[in-house]
Amino acid sequence: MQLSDLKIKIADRSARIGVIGLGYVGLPVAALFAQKGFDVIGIDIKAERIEKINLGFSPIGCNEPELDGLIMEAAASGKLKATTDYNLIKDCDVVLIDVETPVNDDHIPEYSALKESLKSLAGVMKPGVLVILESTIMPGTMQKIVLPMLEDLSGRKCGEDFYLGNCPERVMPGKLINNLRKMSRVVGSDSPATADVMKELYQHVVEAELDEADMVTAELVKTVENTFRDVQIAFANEVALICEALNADVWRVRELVRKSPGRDMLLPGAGVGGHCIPKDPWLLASAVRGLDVNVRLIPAARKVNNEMPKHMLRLLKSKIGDLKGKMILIMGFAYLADSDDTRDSPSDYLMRFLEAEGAVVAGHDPYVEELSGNIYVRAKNCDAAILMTAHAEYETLDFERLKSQMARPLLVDGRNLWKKSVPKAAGFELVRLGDFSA
Ligand code: SAJ
Repeated sequence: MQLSDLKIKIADRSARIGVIGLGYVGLPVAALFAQKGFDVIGIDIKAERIEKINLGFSPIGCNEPELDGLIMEAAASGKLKATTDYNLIKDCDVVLIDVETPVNDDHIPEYSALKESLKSLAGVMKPGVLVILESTIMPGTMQKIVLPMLEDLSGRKCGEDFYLGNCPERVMPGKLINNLRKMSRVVGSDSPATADVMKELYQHVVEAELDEADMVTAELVKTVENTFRDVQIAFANEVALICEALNADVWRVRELVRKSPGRDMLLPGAGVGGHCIPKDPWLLASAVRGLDVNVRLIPAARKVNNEMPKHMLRLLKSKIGDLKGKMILIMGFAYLADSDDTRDSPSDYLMRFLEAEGAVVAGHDPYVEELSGNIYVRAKNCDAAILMTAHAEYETLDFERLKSQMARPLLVDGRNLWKKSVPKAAGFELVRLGDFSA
């Protein structure tokens, strides 16, 4: 099929869309296009996820406004069908790829899921299909991996027998649907003609700007924007450590720094978790591995941020000394406030550090099923409590009641959640990250 014909089919929504990977990104994307009237076939390797979706239920635990309704509607209308069988997307005119693209312990991109999906797709994709990668990838992946794999395995020529694009997503847990609709997207493609068709596709669901670019630019924008954030957070964390050493209060310093135009200093914290920020800087840095580019700031920022859970341990030990046999309550395991997403959570690292020092760890998180429940009961006989995630529920803690339960009223605040006078008034010893002021 020619691109011009494809554009017409997209315009009248008769184009059939395949979505490979029905996770945090692929599932909302599939549901949104189905809601717009496209026939969507979703592919995933997890049969239990497929079953749930075909019954109209979301397999994504956290509360995602609109998502449940969209899936129910799409499954009921028959517009969204989920399967493990790639043969069902052989007639698709557009295929979106939303599989995971993690990095391994050596910070090297781990593309097994991506390569598996490309291999399976290449075996079934029809002539004239438009393939769009939405996953976050190391700059250069499209040209060096995706394009050659699809050409070699399908025997077809990119730009003639199939078309290729890269349109990174900008979703966020808790705002998946909102972000897909409201955030601008970079439309990276192999040609302006392909970009034109991609924009026709995305304008059905994206209300914001669709910015055309070549594919490496699209890959760079996504990884750079998240690396920018990681470096900014690392700066705030390093200033927090300096303020501790000078017996100053980083939160007051930050408040006054931000009065200076363009000094939007981010928040120091107990760590940087999630599936974007800790990973994307390594995808960016990997793009120039082996080339004559000395990438120093990006790894250094990652090291500063990765050290923060250990710093929380140091703050605790400054008050409690030997942790052997001590019972410590970790408050918050989600990586983000008011979310249930525990992927790459700083609290997991802290828990391992505490256990390595012989402490007994109690965990609480109102959003994580196995950790939710009555925090005062969970705090019973604890020698200290460490706040790792600024869930709103913790803002209004009854400190008198908490104190009555604990073996020792010691609190370590890793997120500047409480005014220091409040727990202190209830008789707590309080250690605040970044604030050693009187
Ligand atoms: N964090 C800090 N200090 C800060 C901001 C965040 O310590 O000032 C920590 C958080 O506690 C968390 C981690 O960093 O553990 C990541 O927080 P985040 O607010 O960046 O949330 P994410 O990981 O969901 O990032 C997403 C990203 N969006 C996409 O990838 C599409 C990121 O690009 C966005 O900037 C971010 O949401 C956002 O703006 O909220």
